[in-house]
Amino acid sequence: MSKTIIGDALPNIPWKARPEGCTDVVWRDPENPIIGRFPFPAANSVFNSAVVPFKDGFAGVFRVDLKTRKQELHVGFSKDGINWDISEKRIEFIKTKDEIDDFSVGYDPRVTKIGDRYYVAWCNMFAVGSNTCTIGLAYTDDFENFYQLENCFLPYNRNGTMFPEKINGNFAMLSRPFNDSEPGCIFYSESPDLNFWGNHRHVMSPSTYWDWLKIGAGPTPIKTTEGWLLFYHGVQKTCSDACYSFGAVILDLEKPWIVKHHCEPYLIAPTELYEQVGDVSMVCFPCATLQDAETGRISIYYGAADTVVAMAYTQVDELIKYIKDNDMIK
Ligand code: BMA
Repeated sequence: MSKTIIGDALPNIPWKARPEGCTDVVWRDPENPIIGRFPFPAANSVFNSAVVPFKDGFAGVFRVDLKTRKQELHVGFSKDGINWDISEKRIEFIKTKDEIDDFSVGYDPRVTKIGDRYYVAWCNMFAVGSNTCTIGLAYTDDFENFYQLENCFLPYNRNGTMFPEKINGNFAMLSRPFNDSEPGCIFYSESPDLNFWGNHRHVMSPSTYWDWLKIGAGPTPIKTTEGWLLFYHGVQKTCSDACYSFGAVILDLEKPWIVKHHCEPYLIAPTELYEQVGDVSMVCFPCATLQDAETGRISIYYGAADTVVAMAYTQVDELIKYIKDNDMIK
């Protein structure tokens, strides 16, 4: 029994024990990929997607790229977190103001439960027909009706991930502004009303070998007795192209812009065929976790090669020990 995760028990968490002989602190599901690339006939691929516990099972918002190559968000439901029924129709957002742009293209969703409400943050094309992405935001209570709020920031921004509770009385989000000369550091922002955002603070810059080009927050941070456990992706530019891996940091509970521990090695890098070969090769991109506060089990959903969804597992106490044993912050 572990009391390290501060949160709910999740006895039905999808889970596979560490395979015999494996010494890694995070290990893959031997059945990977758990979601294949064609969830329905019009789909080209499903990856970089977010799930949460919902009713007696799980619900999710999935990045589905269609055979037109249009990037859309689709709802899915599952009894066990592994076998998913993904809707063939994209989410039709209900705009909370007429002035909010019609949805055109959206990708890489994160879903965060705050109180009784679920919030979806995603990379949203700001103006229809343009290529100016920023963080789109919507909420749902039932995974049927999704109410779209104002975009959170100006372009260019991606990888918006909300904290699961208010910090200092405000909603809080990590995001990754970028431009050509500054491809990406993680920042923290707060909002009293999910409309106006401020108190922007720098959290971290690319700082290891495997993440030196750019980084971005991954799943909703997990509250633990040691701080907020954040998985993040990092990109290494290589001779052939880019390599997306993921690692972890622990952020201060009260001041989450302070990095307390920073694990130097990556946790998962593209070493399996389904991570190395696909529409975009060499990509492991986490967007969601499930966790059981009772056992400390964590299940990580990650997109593989921009094509399929894969799953990895870890145990919180072992992971925190590993992060501290390999801490870049001395
Ligand atoms: C990023 C995003 C992700 C994608 C990754 C690798 O810029 O577009 O959706 O997984 O590139 O292609």
